[in-house]
Amino acid sequence: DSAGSSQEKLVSTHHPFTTGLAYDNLMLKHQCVCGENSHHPEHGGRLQSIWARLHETGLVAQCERVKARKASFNEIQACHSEAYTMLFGTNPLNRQKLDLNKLDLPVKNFVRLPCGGVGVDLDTIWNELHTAGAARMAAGCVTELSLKVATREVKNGFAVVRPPGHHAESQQAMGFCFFNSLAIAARQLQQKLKVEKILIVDWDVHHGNGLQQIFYDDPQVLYISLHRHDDGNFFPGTGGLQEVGTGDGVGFNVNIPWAGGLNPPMGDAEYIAAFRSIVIPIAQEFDPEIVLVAAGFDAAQGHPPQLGGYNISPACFGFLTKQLMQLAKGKVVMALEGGYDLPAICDCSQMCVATLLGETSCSLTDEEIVRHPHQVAVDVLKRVISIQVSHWPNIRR
Ligand code: 6DK
Ligand code: ZN
Repeated sequence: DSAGSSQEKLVSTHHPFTTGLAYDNLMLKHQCVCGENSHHPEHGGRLQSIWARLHETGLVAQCERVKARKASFNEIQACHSEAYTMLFGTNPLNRQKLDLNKLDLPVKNFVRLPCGGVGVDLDTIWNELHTAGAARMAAGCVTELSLKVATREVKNGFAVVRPPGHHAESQQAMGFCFFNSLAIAARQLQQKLKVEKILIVDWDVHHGNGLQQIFYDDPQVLYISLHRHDDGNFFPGTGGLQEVGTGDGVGFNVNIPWAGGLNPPMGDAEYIAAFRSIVIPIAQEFDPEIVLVAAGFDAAQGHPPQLGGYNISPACFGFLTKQLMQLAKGKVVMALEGGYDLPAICDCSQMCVATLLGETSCSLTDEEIVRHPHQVAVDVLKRVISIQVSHWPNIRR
């Protein structure tokens, strides 16, 4: 009968309402022309190992794969200048059609790296043939996933993407980043879906100077970053306490800049305390329609001092994910940023995706739950509170 068959049709064509995943192996092609990964911690093996782990653990099968696509030039230009977009968004084949001399290029000089490759600086390797496609794919994947979460086609989402984006400013590639994927996604949420309040939480161990710059005067995008700062002595050096936004955006930029180097390194108790005392109270007061996470895992245990040196456990990342899922009716989109220790980033990604799917059992160790945050961390949190309390009265205790 017709009722039965239309029911069947519904069942067979309708996707389950679940976590969205975005990934495409085009992003593996961004690699140094020296052909060697050892000098370059941000390599394709990161994505391959995370994607393999999500497969092996059955998580991919429980999620819905969201269409992977490159960001359009128009989408990119909502955050980056036209000349910058063309410089890093086209490969030489297309570029011949452009008159490069007509463009006022922000970067004219690439550097020859000691390894024999080419970069925009010593960190940020550039592949003339493949960087453009990979960077556009990363931005497009994060954008597509964010739109699908905002329109409730998927419950929440995780984007396994590279190159990373949070350091990319409107006219500056740096710190392994070319296009600011999360910023591009946020602008599309504003322009295409009229989303009025977007929270971006950045827990990569490095400050997201690009995200801060792009939204510095925008009161509709609240940027909150936790990062190793050491009074400006840790890359990229920005992200101090006093950087609170400008113009209408004053109060909509919140930095939690850890200090004190690695004596002792920050761990779960410090991040949990920061969430409890600052991130969650401010987020609740802001009341976002969607939460985007710059989900770098380089604060995880297993990273050498130069690339983080902190001790966050995979379970803690799951716990932080669960906290964010209490906001914005659960609309949380996570995009990979940094993270260089392969076992650690696999463990952390697995924990976050499992938590997004609704798994409740993330086993933080009792020691970390009961441990008091280190005094250096408490001092940082107190200073952040004293600066932000005029913008967010909710954090007064
Ligand atoms: N360079 C990031 O994790 C990028 O925030 C971090 C960029 C750090 C640049 C300085 C640095 C090295 C270190 C070791 C070896 C080579 C280069 F953007 C993200 F990927 F998310 O530590
Ligand atoms: Zn980082």
